Amino acid sequence: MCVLDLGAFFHILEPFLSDGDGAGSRSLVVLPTYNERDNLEPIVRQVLSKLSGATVWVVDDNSPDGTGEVADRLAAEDHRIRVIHRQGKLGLGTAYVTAFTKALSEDFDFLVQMDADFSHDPRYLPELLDALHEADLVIGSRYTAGGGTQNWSALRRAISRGGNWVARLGLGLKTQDATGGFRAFRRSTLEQLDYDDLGLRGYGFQIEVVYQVEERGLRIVEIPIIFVERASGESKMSKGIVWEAIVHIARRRLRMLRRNRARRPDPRPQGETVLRK
Ligand SMILES: Nc1nc2c(ncn2[C@@H]2O[C@H](COP(=O)(O)OP(=O)(O)OP(=O)(O)O)[C@@H](O)[C@H]2O)c(=O)[nH]1
Ligand SMILES: [Mg+2]
Repeated sequence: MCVLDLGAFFHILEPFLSDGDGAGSRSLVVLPTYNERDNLEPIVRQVLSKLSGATVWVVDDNSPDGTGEVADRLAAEDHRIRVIHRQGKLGLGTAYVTAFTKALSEDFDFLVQMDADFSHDPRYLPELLDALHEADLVIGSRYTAGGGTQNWSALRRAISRGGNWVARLGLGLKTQDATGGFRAFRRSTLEQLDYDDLGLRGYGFQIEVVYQVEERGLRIVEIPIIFVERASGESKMSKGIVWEAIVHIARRRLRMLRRNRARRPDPRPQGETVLRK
């Protein structure tokens, strides 16, 4: 009797059965841009060379340097690239909120957020997505063993370290790099975020996402990355963004205290009569 080896049978058929999408299929990579004209084309090419099956969304805030037009040209040449144009500079965090909520109305399983200035090296992308097998959120981390920063001034290092320290202490976070912006999410994680609390421009956004993910008891894995200072274009980091993060941490902390107080059981013994004066 002929014994049909189903494994071998499907192995032969695999190329015909698979959708042929390539690495990173059903994955979306979001690149927010503001004045990244010289960086955009090479970063998009490198992303797609690492994840040939992925989709790339550029969220451009009407960059004065014409980044939006570069993005439109790239999108016209390659069906994997799309552009979301916003009217003006509305901030990094709200660019991500726009992309996350829009992505949830489509059928992506995984989403990566990264800067378009080469600080986040696309070579880490496969590893980041791979780690999602055992995590709900993967963070490319500068502050885990093997991670680090390159070409950063002492001031930038201090701001970044200090910001993480304040966030971890203020909100009791376990994550080592709570301000890093190179991250991969499962769709289910994005579905659980409370977007009303995410209308922030900078580091505050990254910290609030980590807070919400930890609060929901989801799994975060940190993968070491070397963060390289941008070689081209200008930083959009500002004092305002640092202040926004500090004020946000303080507000969050207050909300945590109030909530804990409200949850605390009534210390009065049951059945006791409380006499009013
Ligand atoms: N759409 C959009 N993108 C932004 C905005 N601000 C910054 N970006 C983009 O977000 C990414 C990170 O911004 P950066 O200016 O590099 O900020 P940073 O990484 O905190 O600062 P540096 O390390 O000094 O460069 C880059 O791709 C920027 O172009 C914004 O208001 N809107
Ligand atoms: Mg940067």
